[in-house]
Amino acid sequence: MMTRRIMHIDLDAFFVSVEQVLNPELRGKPVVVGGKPDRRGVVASASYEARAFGLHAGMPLVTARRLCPQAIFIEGSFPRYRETSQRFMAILADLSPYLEPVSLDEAYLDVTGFESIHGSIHQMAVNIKQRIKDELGLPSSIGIASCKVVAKIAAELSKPDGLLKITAGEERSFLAPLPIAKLPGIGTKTERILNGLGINTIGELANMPLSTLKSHLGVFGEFLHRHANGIDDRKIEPPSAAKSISRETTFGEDTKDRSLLEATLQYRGERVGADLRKRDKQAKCITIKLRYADFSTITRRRTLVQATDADQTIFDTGLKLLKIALSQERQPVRLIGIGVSNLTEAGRQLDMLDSSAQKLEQLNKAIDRIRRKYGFTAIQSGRTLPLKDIFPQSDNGYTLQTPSLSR
Ligand code: DCP
Ligand code: CA
Repeated sequence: MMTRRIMHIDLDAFFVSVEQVLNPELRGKPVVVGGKPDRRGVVASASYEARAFGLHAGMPLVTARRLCPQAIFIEGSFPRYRETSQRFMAILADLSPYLEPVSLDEAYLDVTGFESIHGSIHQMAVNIKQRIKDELGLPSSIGIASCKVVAKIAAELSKPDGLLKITAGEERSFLAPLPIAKLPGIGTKTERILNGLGINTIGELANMPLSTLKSHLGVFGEFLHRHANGIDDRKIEPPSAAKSISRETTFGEDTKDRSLLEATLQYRGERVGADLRKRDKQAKCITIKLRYADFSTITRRRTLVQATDADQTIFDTGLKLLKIALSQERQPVRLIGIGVSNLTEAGRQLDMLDSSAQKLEQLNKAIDRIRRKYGFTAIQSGRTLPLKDIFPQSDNGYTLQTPSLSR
């Protein structure tokens, strides 16, 4: 079989870099996107100058200010990042159809056999970086390897403004000296378990007997063992029609406040419903997701008898699931999310004969029309009103804490 050539392309300090294009005075300075430090919240993106002070994504803004008082703190604008992301993906799609976007600023390209067009894969990567710089003004980093996991780690190590190619056959020796935390999927919990087994580097993980890893980590151990050995046969999967739609919010501060949790769930549920209707889809399955203060994460789902695209049904179902979940767990909540799956084309359902379902459909259509014209928060249900005091607003809705997008 032909050795694959996979590229992982990731924009450097994405949110910050977009702000620096808009305002060149911010270049070369410690800059943080995430909000003003007098507001609760966390760093979404830090410039490399700010990282020199120890700042990183996920750090509370107050801590960031303490470590680096001279940093410039910016609220940021999610719609702008989304638009930039679309232009970034369009450049990549122009170069290869085998494109898999992973997050707003990160994608894999399968470029196996593209030498004939570009001279070499290395040259192709140089060209991609140049186009991203010329057309978007943004710095990027690219890793090239025979599989996804090695390409991703190579891109990460090459940052900022890097390009690192791992020759086929050298995957294991490239990974071996790296700390295990560099392996995607290893969070603090897994790291601790592995450290407890005397494993600190990816090489040590690769050499560990599979049975030992499986007894401690189950199938996940097997997955990590393969990756540590530079073996990863996951394909590049071009985005297909969405199989699910979801929205989630990480709170600046963990919360037990019922009305805040319900308001956020409703707001997020409405965004999901609007998205469903925009795509002319209905969903049969509603899922909520909760991450607690200790980072443990649960999902709860319910399948409906009839597929729906109504905000009210999505939220009511989510609320029932939320109430059950909260009665079982007393910890504060760090993240709340709601999603729908099992999507079908929005056909006229039989129970449309039922006039209450028909009224709901008309109501939601009217709400969508008004929101398209005047912005998402032009219409609000009573329950989401408390969000007004907590999150800044824009035409596009509330500027909620963006969840971690790539981890
Ligand atoms: N992001 C976020 N919250 C996080 C992590 C990231 O909102 N906890 C957002 C802001 C980032 C963007 O996602 O700009 C991309 O995430 P990356 O992890 O790729 O981080 P950066 O692009 O900022 O930096 P890097 O140069 O390390 O890729
Ligand atoms: Ca990035």
